[in-house]
Amino acid sequence: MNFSSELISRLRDAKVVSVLTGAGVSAESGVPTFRDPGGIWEKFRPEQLANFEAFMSDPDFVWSWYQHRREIMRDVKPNPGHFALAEMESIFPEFNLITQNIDNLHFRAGSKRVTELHGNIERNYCIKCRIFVDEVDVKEKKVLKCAECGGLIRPDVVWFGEMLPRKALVFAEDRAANSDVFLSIGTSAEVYPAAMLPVIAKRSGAYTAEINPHPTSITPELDELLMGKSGEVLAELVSRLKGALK
Ligand code: BJW
Ligand code: ZN
Repeated sequence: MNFSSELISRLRDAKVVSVLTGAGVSAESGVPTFRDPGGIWEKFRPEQLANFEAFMSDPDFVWSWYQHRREIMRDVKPNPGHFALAEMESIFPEFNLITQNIDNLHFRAGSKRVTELHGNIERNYCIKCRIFVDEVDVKEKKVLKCAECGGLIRPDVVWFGEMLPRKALVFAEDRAANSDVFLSIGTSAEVYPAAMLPVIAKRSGAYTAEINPHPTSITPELDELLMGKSGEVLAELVSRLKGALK
């Protein structure tokens, strides 16, 4: 890919680089995205599954759907995009990896500092006493009950209408507003407040680029669209940067 000289020079001089990742980053690992053809919402409407009311009205159904996705996510491997992002941690003085993904693949690729905005599917907690339950048999398709209080166990993910983890969101908004370069990678930028982060960065003076095979609703607001798959574009970008920083 032909990277613009502006992007390369901004990255070379940057002290603070932040990225927002979405489902597209894990697509090349085999995790289905939400809004692409063949994605998750084509089969199920979000309001059917990704909200608390849906869980309360049919806990077994929602739980079994998450168990199914847990199985997919446990069996896949990080792809070159995840590894390139892990490498970026040691390239820039400050590198902030902010993700909407719940699949744990950034950690598994070796990233140390990851801000998870929408939780993590590997964790679960009791809706009544809030105790965390770590060991869950992925084959168990009926919702679990808390050993302490009998409450229902839910995945530690953020559903529609729920607040994002406060500390993570405050950190993400602060670093977006103080970045020299901000990259929005593999996200449709349809879901708020995460979708605001690249826009906050742009309005605060950062150089902003998207990495995505398709334009999104925020493309016109940002400086560049690097059109392509994140696994390919990020791997090339990191090797180009390593050359430029020598
Ligand atoms: C590739 C690729 C490759 C493919 N390489 N790229 C009106 C206006 C503003 C806000 C709202 C509103 N009405 C309601 C709201 C609030 C709502 C919201 O944003 N709704 C919108 C739909 C409008 N937001 C919330 O409710 C949030 N909470 C909140 O706002 O709290 C305050 C509040 C409380 C009470 C009342 C009101 C406000 C919470 C949002 C939680 C989102 N949760 C989910 C599910 C998580 C658990 C689970 O996985 O089951 O998070 S929804 C789902 O979408 C998931 C994702 O993290 C999120 C974002 O999706 P993402 O990652 O962008 O994926 P896709 O599929 O959309 O896009 C993939 C992209 O990849 C595409 O662009 C492809 O082209 C690209 N791609 N292959 C690179 N190889
Ligand atoms: Zn409990």
